Parts: sequence; structure tokens; C-alpha cells
Amino acid sequence: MIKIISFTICPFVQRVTALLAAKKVPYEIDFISLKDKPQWFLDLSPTGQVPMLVTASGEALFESDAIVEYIDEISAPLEADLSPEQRAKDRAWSYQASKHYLVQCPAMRSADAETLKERSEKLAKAFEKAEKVLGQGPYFKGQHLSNVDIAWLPLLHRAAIIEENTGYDFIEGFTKVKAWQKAILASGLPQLSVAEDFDEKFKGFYLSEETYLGNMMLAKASSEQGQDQTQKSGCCG
Ligand SMILES: N[C@@H](CCC(=O)N[C@@H](CS)C(=O)NCC(=O)O)C(=O)O
Repeated sequence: MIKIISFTICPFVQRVTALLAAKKVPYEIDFISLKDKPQWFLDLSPTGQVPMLVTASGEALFESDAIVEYIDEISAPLEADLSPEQRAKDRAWSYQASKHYLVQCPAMRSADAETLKERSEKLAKAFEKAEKVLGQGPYFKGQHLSNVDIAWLPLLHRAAIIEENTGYDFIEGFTKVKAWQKAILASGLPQLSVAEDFDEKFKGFYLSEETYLGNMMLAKASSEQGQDQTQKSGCCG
């Protein structure tokens, strides 16, 4: 069976596991610490980065783009009979997402409002491009889930967690992207592609007291608690 070497909150890993989940390809998963990488991993990996896919015959594959292509070659495609031109376009649109993974991560770690704004603007350029080409949906290319949806899933999933916990929306103003995000969340793939402790680890890193968004989360929680108290004590209480 295929094995994925993962780090719980890595978006590059999630793109791979989301594709495996969408295609219902069974796989095992091993989580490693990136701060203290095990020697067996360093021996296998030329880059020292996750994701790594170890094939059934023990070959170690690296780089998420190459891994996605490998998975496509060994399993049924999400969409049948795509022309070479369409496949090239799909890869290009997937790249528009994956090149922004490392834009979203530092944006979520911003220490102050100004940095968050600056980094969000950079990330918004990706959503703006998608907004211009999205049609009726529900998915990027219409009725059927494609590799493009899978590539954007980590960005859209993370934006949803941030919005739910802090009220801050990386996708604000992009109506079609919002509808697309909703469809991706409703597919169940975001949850199927992460470990059970994903939310906890994600919040621990991106929504800690060190980050601006973490402080927004605390403020939101305390204002909701305040409202709750007001409601409990009644308007005249
Ligand atoms: N280009 C790589 C990027 C993967 C990547 O940046 N992975 C991060 C975790 S999200 C990592 O392994 N970082 C550890 C390191 O660079 O030493 C890919 O697409 O697979």
C-alpha cells in the first residue's frame, strides 16, 4: 500500500491526501516532526520536505506536483477524457493555488494588523484570478470535482477555519470563490484529508496568542461569551 509521510498542518500534504480521498485510493500515513526529522526520513528524502509518498515497492517520491501526477498515473482520473490542452490548463490553475500555500501560511502567522493586511492582499491576488474565471459552479470547472479543486482545497479550507474562529475572511468580496469554498467544504474532503487532531494543531500554531488572528479569536470568543451572559440575564435583568 502507498504510504504518505506527513506533517499534520502542511498544505502540500493536504493536497495529496485530498486527491487520495477523492479517488478513494487507500493509503497509510506517518506523521513526523519537522523540527526533529527522523534519520530514516532524511535518508529517503533528497529535500527533507513533506509530503513524501513511498510506493508499494518502496520507492520514495517527493515534491507534491510530482506526487499528484504519480497518483493520477496509477489511479482512475477524477475526470475522464481530458485533452492534453485541458490537462495543461488544469495544471496551470493548480499551480496558481499551490504557489500561494506559502503566502497563506505567513499571512495567518502575522503578528499585527498591518502585516496581516499586506500579506492578505498578496493572497487575494490568487482569489481574484479565480473569481474572474469561475462560472456557475459548484466546482471550478462546473459540475464535476477536478484536480484544480483539489489544489485549491488547502487554501479554501484554511480560510474557512480562520473565518469561523476569528471572523476574518481572506476571501471577502469574492462572491464566486465563496460559493466554491462552500461546495468544497460540503464535499467532506477537507475533513477526510486531515488527521483528527488537525484543528487543534492548526489553531495551536496559527491562532496562538503570538498571532494577530489568535488575538482576534480570543476577542471574538469573549464578545460571544459577553453576549451569552446578556441573553442569559435577559434584557432587563
Ligand atoms: N515544493 C515542495 C514544498 C513542500 C514544503 O514546503 N513542505 C514543508 C512543510 S509544509 C516542509 O517540509 N518543510 C520542512 C523543510 O523545508 O525543512 C512540495 O511541493 O512538496
